[in-house]
Amino acid sequence: MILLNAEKTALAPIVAILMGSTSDAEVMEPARQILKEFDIPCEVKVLSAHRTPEQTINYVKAAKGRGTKIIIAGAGGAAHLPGIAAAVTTLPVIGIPIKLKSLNGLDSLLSIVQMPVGIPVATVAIDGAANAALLAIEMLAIASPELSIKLETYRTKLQEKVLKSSV
Ligand code: RP5
Repeated sequence: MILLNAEKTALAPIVAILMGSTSDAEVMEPARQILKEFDIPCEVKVLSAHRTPEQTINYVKAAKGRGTKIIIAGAGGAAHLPGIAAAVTTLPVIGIPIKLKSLNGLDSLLSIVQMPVGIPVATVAIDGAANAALLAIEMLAIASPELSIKLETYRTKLQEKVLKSSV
């Protein structure tokens, strides 16, 4: 199942997952999967900084009032979505540079990572949707001992997997 077919949740989205195009959906899917694994209500929206600027700004401006705590935004090419989101909210914004055909994601990475002083975007690796979700969970875990324990368990499992695979 890909991200755009995500079930709608009745709970307020704690994390909003935004992407610039439906063509980003597959790369963004691990973010939704990880948040689901940690039982974090999320909402997935396709909103473009360039094609739907007003709708993007309106959505992000309203996010805090709706109870959203963190915004994850993925975009490729002239990847302005995370930056425009960060410009209109004080919620933390995590940017995911998405690799397109022409420049291997370097264009997206540089567009997202080089924000001016005052408007930060926490930028993860090219196509790094899973880490974006994990970083969001780490932020939420600051105020949640329960989430913190879940993260410790996740790390322990990672360690065990590496150790088991050792030759
Ligand atoms: C960006 O342009 C999107 O985030 C996407 O990665 C890229 C290409 O979009 P499409 O032309 O595939 O819709 O805004």
